[in-house]
Amino acid sequence: MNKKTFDAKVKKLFADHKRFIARKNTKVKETNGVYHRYKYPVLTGEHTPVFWRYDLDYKSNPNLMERLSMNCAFNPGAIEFDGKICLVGRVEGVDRKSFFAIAESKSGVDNFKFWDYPILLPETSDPDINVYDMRLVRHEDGWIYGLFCTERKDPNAPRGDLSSATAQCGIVRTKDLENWERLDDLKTTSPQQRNVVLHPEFINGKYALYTRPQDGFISAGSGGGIGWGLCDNMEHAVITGPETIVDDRQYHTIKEVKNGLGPAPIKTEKGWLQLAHGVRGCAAGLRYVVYAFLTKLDQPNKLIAEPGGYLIAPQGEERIGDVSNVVFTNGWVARKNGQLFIYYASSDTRCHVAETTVDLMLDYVLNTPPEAGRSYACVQQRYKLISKNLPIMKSMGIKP
Ligand code: M1P
Repeated sequence: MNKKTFDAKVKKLFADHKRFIARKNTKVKETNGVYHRYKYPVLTGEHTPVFWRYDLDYKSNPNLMERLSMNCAFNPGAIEFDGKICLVGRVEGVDRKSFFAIAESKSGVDNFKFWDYPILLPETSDPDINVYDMRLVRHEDGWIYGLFCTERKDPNAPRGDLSSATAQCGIVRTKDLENWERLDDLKTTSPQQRNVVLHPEFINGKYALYTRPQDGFISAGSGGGIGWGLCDNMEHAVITGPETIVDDRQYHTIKEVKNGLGPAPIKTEKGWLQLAHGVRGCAAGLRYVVYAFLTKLDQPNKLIAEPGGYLIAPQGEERIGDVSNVVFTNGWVARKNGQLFIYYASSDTRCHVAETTVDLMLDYVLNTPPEAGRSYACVQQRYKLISKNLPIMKSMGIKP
């Protein structure tokens, strides 16, 4: 390719990318009354800048090849910052490593544009091999914390086992989303941790953490459930003693294999609104869905209400990706006007938004029937609904 063609191709790459980022997203009309999906994902590998992928120097890349290709972008932490919605995405190159990068948008539903550089996350003395799923929380101590999973090779894996890994909770903090201070990894008595989330307020003068104790890297084993523990400081965060369980996993439910908290909870007048993921096993492998519950204002580790079943499950193209049949969330933003954006990723590949309001979510968690526990009781729940509805339908002239 001559230099003239090269330059023209480069310009086209940028123009196409700009058009892609500027694409307007539209709300999907159909709704279950709780939230609206949007037509397009809000964050994908395609959203990453052209100059993160191509070497634009004609001398070193005369064939204009992608030198550092991108695989996907998903599972973002989310925060409203300076009037914009910022997503700290889990961006994954074709080398399987993920890293964090901020994309911002005014609307929160489209036009997410990555900042020029991804986050160069400081390491500890024991370098992370892979980092992912940052939960952002504006804590009342004045810092914005980012809690994420740090994965390293299992030092006790037998020779030849190159898959066994350990998961722990890494911690960073910032005031401006640009300068990040790395703190010690969280220490708990559990062998591994993932999906750890910092509660935004002090509890009895201590930092409170939602945890997910687990025996192995994938399997919760004897652990599992969304845990809870307190620690004195975040610089050297230690939860001494076993974590107590806020929301346990249960046989024959959406969270039978494991569960984990999503983003940090939202404070409402009725309690702390919580979002989580639940995992069950089936012939197709693990199925991840998103569910919600409410906990007490003065005791955020105590359940008030938990609707039965899931809030969001993979639908259509969301079902397919690098890890199919997964929806996962670790970011949401409640705006001052009550609008609530739930950022959920599908199949470990891309991220979508579901729009609702805090009031709608409170109605959902407080008035949706809880898990009935067995088929007979489920039918009883339905009988109650049907027998209430039939006279209403009759009075409205609606035939069954
Ligand atoms: O692959 C699905 C999800 O698996 C993990 O979640 P959990 O710890 O609950 O199994 C995480 O690695 C998450 O990033 C991923 O989306």
